[in-house]
Amino acid sequence: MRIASADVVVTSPGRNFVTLKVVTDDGLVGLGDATLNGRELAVASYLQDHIVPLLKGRDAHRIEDTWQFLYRSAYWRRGPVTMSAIAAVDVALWDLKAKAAGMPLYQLLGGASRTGITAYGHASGRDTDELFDSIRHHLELGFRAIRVQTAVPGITTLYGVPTTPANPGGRHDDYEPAARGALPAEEDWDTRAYLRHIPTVFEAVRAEFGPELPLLHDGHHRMTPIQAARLGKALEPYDLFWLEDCTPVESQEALRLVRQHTTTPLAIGEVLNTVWDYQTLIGEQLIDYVRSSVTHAGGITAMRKLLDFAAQHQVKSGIHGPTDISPVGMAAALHLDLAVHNFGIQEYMPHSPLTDEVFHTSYRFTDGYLHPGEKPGLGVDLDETAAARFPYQAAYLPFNRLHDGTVHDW
Ligand code: EZ4
Ligand code: CO
Repeated sequence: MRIASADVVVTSPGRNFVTLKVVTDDGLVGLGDATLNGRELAVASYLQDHIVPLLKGRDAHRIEDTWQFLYRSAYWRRGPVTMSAIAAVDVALWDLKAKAAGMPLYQLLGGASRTGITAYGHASGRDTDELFDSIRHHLELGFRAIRVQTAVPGITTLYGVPTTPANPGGRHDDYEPAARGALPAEEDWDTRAYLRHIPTVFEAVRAEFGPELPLLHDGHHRMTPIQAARLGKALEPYDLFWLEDCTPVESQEALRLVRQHTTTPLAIGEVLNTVWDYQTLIGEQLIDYVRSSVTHAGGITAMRKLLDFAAQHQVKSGIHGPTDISPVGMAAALHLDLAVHNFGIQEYMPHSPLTDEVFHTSYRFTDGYLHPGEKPGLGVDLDETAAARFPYQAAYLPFNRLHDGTVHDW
């Protein structure tokens, strides 16, 4: 099974996606997601200009060899652009191998370890009423675990909380942070206001919804270790499933201090892209959940190894799944989720109807559980005619300034 051609498809059905399409000499098509929110064209160029010329004529079955070749021959290792590009090739080759075998990909990864993949949804609100409505809406949709983000008095625009409902009259539960336009949006941040407010929100949510519902929260890299320790401690009475990205993740050692002070479970890693980024975090058992995505962390091949390392230290998966992971990347995550033993939870935010016009998926969400479906390969088809109707549009993630004007982590 030789690679006959490889193409990069950039499309923007509501938001930007970069997809690698690999075709074999016997006509099989494999897809890989290479979407890096706000920096899409860098990965498209890495693939188009530097990787596609290396793929033609290669044996598509040699996945491990291709991964090692792309990683080591680049010389310049790691980083989100490189690892997203390698991931796209890796996932496309797994898609091809599974199609050639006539099996859904999870079968090649060892078969199903569970019947369904527990997914968490995203509730948010500008006040308690709106937040409670959003939680109720997610419960009606079937979600069995819910991430809670709310506005904070003293902060004007906050991550995870749309300032207006997604559709007029619609619900307040889609929070896509990257806005189209020539410049990134400026948001504001005040750590003291945040630390005062968030525990009161979780107290109110537990009082309204009871003790059982698993609740998650994302700190989005904004606290110092001692501030994160304080928040983790303050949230202990409300029994969170996890507190995510409590400190900027460049410093793995920072988690030692957080860990010494709180039993709130910690999740980290959506911006990490290799197993090396987790050596201290996992080796010293400083976290409970790994947040890397298949899309940004080198694909199925690398994520399996990362999760096997995590398993030795009782750390579980919590694969990143916002809408900036394409349906191809989401499907890859679901096959892995179904197969690995140390699955924890999967993030799930359904894509928009426009996105669904371009990517046709076989995965399903039923009664709170995701499943990748039984089609051979990933189970995702790309409609290139539909994709061509949605040309790339520049979009940026926002950034933060403190009230005195200092740039802060977003
Ligand atoms: O801000 O994917 O847990 N999820 C997140 C995401 C990230 C976006 C950035 O592109 O933190 O919403
Ligand atoms: Co996050």
